[in-house]
Amino acid sequence: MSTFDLTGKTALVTGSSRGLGRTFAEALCAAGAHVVLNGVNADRLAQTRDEMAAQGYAVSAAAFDVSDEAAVRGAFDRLDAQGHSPDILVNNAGIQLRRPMLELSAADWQRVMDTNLTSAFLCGREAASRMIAKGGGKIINIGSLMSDLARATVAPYTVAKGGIKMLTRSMAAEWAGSNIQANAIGPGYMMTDMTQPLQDDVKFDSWVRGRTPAGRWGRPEELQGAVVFLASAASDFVNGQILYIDGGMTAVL
Ligand code: GCO
Ligand code: CA
Repeated sequence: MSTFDLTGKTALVTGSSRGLGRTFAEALCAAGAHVVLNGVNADRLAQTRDEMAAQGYAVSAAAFDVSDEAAVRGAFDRLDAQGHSPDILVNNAGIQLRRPMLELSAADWQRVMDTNLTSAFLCGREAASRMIAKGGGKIINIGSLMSDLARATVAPYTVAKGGIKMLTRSMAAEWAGSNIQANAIGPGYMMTDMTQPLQDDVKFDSWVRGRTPAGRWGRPEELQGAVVFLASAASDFVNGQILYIDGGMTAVL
């Protein structure tokens, strides 16, 4: 069996109705996993599940708010009952809010923190407690360029993604001994619905192309190999790392 094979594994991908989360879900299915899709909007989630099932993917859906402790607990209990307790957790759910800090409310700050960072702790804790009982598992946290670098007007997202990097290392510190490998992916500027307003901004678009050594935006499918790698036995001795998939942006001035 190839070490990249996920046959017989169950993966939960948070925030996978659309965008990168859906891209990650498709990659994990293609590698043999059963993927539990997640989103807070049950209707949109059901539509994605139906579309992916029609394409032949092995998927089910679990609609819950990843930032709500009770909802997360209940969801994991339901997954246990369905026999879908995750061997692989991808903490992808996240929102972006582009606003200068001087114009930002505490509520806006907290909403980004809850959705982008605390959710990874809440889901990670539920998943890890079950993985430890099962002898191990894989946690993949989705960071960002902003896990390492800041730019003006996205402070809460940046702080949360920096936290994702350090939460990943904390998970390794506490759970590596239980055969859990917790790592992160840091996507660069990718062509997604979240970055569409930036792609459409001529000035920003040319800045990205100039600042990225590869001279272009990334395509979501260019993240799929890394998520399968980190979800598979191929990465059993990798822990606490963040892999930037950014065309070289974080490596080069
Ligand atoms: C922004 C973008 C970035 C990207 C991505 C980069 O406003 O600068 O939204 O944050 O979304 O996170 O890794
Ligand atoms: Ca660095």
